Amino acid sequence: MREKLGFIAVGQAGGNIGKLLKSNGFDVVFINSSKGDLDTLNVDEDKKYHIADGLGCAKDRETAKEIAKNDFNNINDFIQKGLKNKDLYYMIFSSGGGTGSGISPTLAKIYTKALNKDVGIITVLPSEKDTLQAQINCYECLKELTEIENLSGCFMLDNNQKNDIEHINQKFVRVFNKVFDYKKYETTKGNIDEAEILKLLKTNGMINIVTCKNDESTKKLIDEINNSIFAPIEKDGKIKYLGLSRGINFDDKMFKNEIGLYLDKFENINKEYTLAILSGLTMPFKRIQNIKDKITAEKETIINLNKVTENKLEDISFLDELTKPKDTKVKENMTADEILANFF
Ligand SMILES: Nc1nc2c(ncn2[C@@H]2O[C@H](COP(=O)(O)OP(=O)(O)OP(=O)(O)O)[C@@H](O)[C@H]2O)c(=O)[nH]1
Ligand SMILES: [Mg+2]
Repeated sequence: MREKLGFIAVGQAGGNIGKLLKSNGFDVVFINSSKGDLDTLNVDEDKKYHIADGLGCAKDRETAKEIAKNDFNNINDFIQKGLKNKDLYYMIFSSGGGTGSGISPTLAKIYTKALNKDVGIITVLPSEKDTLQAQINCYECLKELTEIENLSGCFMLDNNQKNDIEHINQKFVRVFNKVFDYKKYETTKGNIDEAEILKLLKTNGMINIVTCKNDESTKKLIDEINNSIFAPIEKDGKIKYLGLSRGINFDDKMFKNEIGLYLDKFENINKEYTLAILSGLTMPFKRIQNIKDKITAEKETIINLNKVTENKLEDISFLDELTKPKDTKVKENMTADEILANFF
């Protein structure tokens, strides 16, 4: 089933996560405005695309949009050539940077709306310690994303949840990878099939995946959901679909009380671990509101820092008077010799 998914990794964070997915057998293409960043990726040249005129975007989403717009046909050709016959595309990018944050929502919109593809999102939210610019980029990017109708599931890796971004990348790829092991656990007691996996992945809203060991409990699974690498879930008690590859003795009542209700559950029995896929979750509006509050609290600073400052120095007028040459008529087009003669 892996071959049905195609990943479009944009920018540095996209590249880092994309390369881990690639080493796990997924089809990934890499796009960046920075040639240097692309060069650090140890993947085949035909899987990398450097946007024409791109010199990196230094967290400037508008620059990213501009260069991507001018080079859209080539970007699109590259993606279509690199990812053929896919059932589901994923855009992978950080919302806090320039390149990935600027380009990815528009590409996602074009693929869903104009080219009729299913597009899921794997994005990164900046930590609270990250810069104001990263918070602004993130908010603007999420605003664009949430305005796109019919997006598939959106994974929101949250740099605020853990200090180590590499750990977040690895943990995400590890749990995502497990989703495709479902065939190993087919039994007469329960199956999850491909259509159900696709339904879980394609359902609009936020999607989280968590895992626990089989000698642990529903309580531990709930703790994992509440302390995951993903943006905190809204406490509105709503999950649309639950995928459960179950090893623990699952306490449905406790789960519904503490996490939420679901319309349907796709379940199998797993002898090695427990994996829960929560799909169709409400977007993490509380977390997004915190970002907005942080930006709003710095409103004056942001306005001041964006004001164009006149950086030229004024003349000191009396000095000017002192150094003015005594009424020497300056002839135009003087030779160097004539000028020298005037000075000495
Ligand atoms: N989780 C995670 N976060 C990352 C990673 N790389 C960068 N970030 C975060 O993403 C934001 C910066 O985004 P980048 O992906 O570097 O930006 P970009 O898309 O390359 O855009 P430019 O500004 O043009 O370089 C910061 O908030 C970083 O902390 C990564 O590999 N994993
Ligand atoms: Mg970059």
